[in-house]
Amino acid sequence: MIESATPAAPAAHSPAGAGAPRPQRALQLSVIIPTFNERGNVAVLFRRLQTTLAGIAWEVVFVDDNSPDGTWQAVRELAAGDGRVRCLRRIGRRGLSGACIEGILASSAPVVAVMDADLQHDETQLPRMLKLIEDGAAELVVGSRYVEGGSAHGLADKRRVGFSVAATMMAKKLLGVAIADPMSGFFMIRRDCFEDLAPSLSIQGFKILLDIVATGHGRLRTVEVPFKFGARQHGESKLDSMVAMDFFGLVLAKLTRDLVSLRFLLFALVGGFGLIVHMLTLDLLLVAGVASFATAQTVAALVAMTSNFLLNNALTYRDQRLKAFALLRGLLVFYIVCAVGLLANVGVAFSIYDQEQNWWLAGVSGALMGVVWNYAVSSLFVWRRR
Ligand SMILES: Nc1nc2c(ncn2[C@@H]2O[C@H](COP(=O)(O)OP(=O)(O)O)[C@@H](O)[C@H]2O)c(=O)[nH]1
Ligand SMILES: [Mg+2]
Repeated sequence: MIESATPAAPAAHSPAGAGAPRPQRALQLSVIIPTFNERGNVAVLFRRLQTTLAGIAWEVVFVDDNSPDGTWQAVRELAAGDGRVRCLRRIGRRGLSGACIEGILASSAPVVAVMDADLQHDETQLPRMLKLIEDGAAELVVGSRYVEGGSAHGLADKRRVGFSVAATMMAKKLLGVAIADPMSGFFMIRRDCFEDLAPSLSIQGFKILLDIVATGHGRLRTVEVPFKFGARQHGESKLDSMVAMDFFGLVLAKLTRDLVSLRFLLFALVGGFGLIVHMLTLDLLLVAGVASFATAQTVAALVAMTSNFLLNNALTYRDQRLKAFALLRGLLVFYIVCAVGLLANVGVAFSIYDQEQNWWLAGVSGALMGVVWNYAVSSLFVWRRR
């Protein structure tokens, strides 16, 4: 069933005439636009929406992660002149999927669309997409580069094209996703369907459509409409080489039903690398003969903890990267967390060894205890969500 896709509410019944506010026309469509450094694009896109959505009751929500170029100010100026425009300015947070989810949940039309701010998505498809949903032909409509009539020419370079094609193939094989372009950032969905799925969606990463489709397990009635992915007009792409990492993280989380997150995996990998750093430092100090074993072991542990901290800050928590004073404070807290983690590690290993007399089982259990502790506690006290 399509919810209130009704056109204008009748004005004839307004009570007692004078002074009574005219009922507003019910919204049909909320357009959600995540932005980061898109100052030069927002006004142009808004004007294009005005033209293409004439005759439709719509609103637009720009979700800006406090862009240094002041995109949110440009949006506020637009909003001052037109009540259909809203700006959600998020401070201390980054992330495309999270921005889209918040924008959708903060809007109110029965149908929502998500599109890029950079004019790469063809907004003239919106009325057609809306009609498909309002007519009951679809619950999800995807603007697709990979169905007949569409094209991905606007992708920045060959590397991005290759990644997009490979990731699409993997998503289909591993997650059983059936649509041609699950990596698209341009889609429209019925609000009730989205709100059902929302609690299971990941706020990390950038592939929100893939997440929606995978989480929906093929239950969403989906139609793809072709569009030509244009070249970016102003500004530059924010999706860096970590895009691939994000993609694998999402696949992993979906395959393990959210048991293993990308963050935890990265944290554990960094921990494994830290062990190598520790052993190398220890070896170096002992061979050079500059320190006793106890001193060398302490220095090696400090070096490994510091490198783990910096790597986690750059990779595992790159969306919440600590800088300046917060970096120093974070490092000190991380030392404490790791020291307690080491006690937990040794404690668990000892008690298992005591009962089972199996050194490798005891060792692995201790190490696992240590990494789970370090991960859980450092996400509480070091890289806290603000
Ligand atoms: N709010 C928010 N928007 C983002 C973030 N990263 C990218 N965007 C926006 O998401 C859209 C897609 O990003 P873009 O860099 O164009 O990706 P590309 O088209 O794949 O190169 C653009 O409108 C960006 O401004 C982010 O961390 N937060
Ligand atoms: Mg783009």
